[in-house]
Amino acid sequence: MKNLKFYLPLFFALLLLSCKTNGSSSKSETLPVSEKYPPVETGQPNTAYLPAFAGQTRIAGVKTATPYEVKIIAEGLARPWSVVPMPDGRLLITEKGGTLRIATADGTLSAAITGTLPNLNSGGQGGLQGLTLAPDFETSRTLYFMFSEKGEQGNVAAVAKANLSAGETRLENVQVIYRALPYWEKEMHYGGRLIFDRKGNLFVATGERSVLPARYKAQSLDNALGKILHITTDGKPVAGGPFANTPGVLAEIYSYGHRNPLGIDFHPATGELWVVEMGPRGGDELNLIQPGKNYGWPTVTYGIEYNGNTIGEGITASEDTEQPVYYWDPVISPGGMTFYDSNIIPEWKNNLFIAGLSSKHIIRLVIRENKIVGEERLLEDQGQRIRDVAESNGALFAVTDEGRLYRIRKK
Ligand SMILES: [Ca+2]
Repeated sequence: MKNLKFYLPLFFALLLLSCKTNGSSSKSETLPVSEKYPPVETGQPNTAYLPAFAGQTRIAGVKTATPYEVKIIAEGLARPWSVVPMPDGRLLITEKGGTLRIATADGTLSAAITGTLPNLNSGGQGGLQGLTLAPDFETSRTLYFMFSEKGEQGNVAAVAKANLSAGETRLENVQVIYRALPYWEKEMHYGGRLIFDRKGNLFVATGERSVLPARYKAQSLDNALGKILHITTDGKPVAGGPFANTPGVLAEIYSYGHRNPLGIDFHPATGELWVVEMGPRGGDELNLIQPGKNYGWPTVTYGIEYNGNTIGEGITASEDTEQPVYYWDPVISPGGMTFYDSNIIPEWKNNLFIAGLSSKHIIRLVIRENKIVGEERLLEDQGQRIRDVAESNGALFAVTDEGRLYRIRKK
């Protein structure tokens, strides 16, 4: 931090340059935003680190021109974690303690859907977490989810499948298909989000469990911590993965060097996989996931320890690690995220919406050619820790730690 005096002016000069560049480039004239604003983040950064390229943080602000309404359509959810659109327009919501609820698009909640989640440990950051519906859900009623499971050697992020009972009251045939080993006692940094790809396999995001010895496991390939994994619905590695033929390496590893990835979605136009991960102090990251790549944690990061110390050698870039597309300092503490894949609000088409926990707002990012070109904050006046956000029929739905379900839709 002793170089702060030297780096801080440089940092702001670069920021200014980045705004100027974006404001005057011909590309910006094709943006579906009428005006550009100063960056939405005005707070003091925690670090003196410089971005690797202009626009990697504190991009120009944007404002949605289309009139939209924000409505709390339900309250009283018990620590909702995941909100997932159903094919019929309703929403399936997981609750941390191990229950689910179905909400109609106008917020009528079902009774709690129960079912045996064997050895669920909802302590700390754990519990029933991410959820995704099987591609044939309408006929099979099969869903896949992640939860933290207590075992004899500690806790583990587990992937399970189950069927929603005909009366939508229970989960049936619960079966764990995968465990992100090894076990650790600590009840933190499970990751916990999963998504189906177009071929019917699962991408699974796991965290590094927030203990120093496990932190470095994000860099080694003999374990499933701090990774994006690619597994079949039987929990086996998807064939042909980047490490399929590397001895001593888990064949299900798709990318590595992640801290606590909590949001995952495919870009609707490019089909590419994007992941947002919770960083330490000052290092939340949005990453574009490519097979076999190293995303740096904990040796390369834009964050610092909570006590202010550098992490490792304080390196933000290296040749063998991928740069985040975007990062936040101070942090937003990202939860879930969704791309907006609808024409109802045309200026939102293919934008990314990210739930902000500590920041208490939804982040809207405008993306052009895999670069962030605009940032906006929604629900900033609500004071809620946003845990997850999803899009259904052109409306956004968000759940909060305080138990609310929000709907944001065109007026
Ligand atoms: Ca990284």
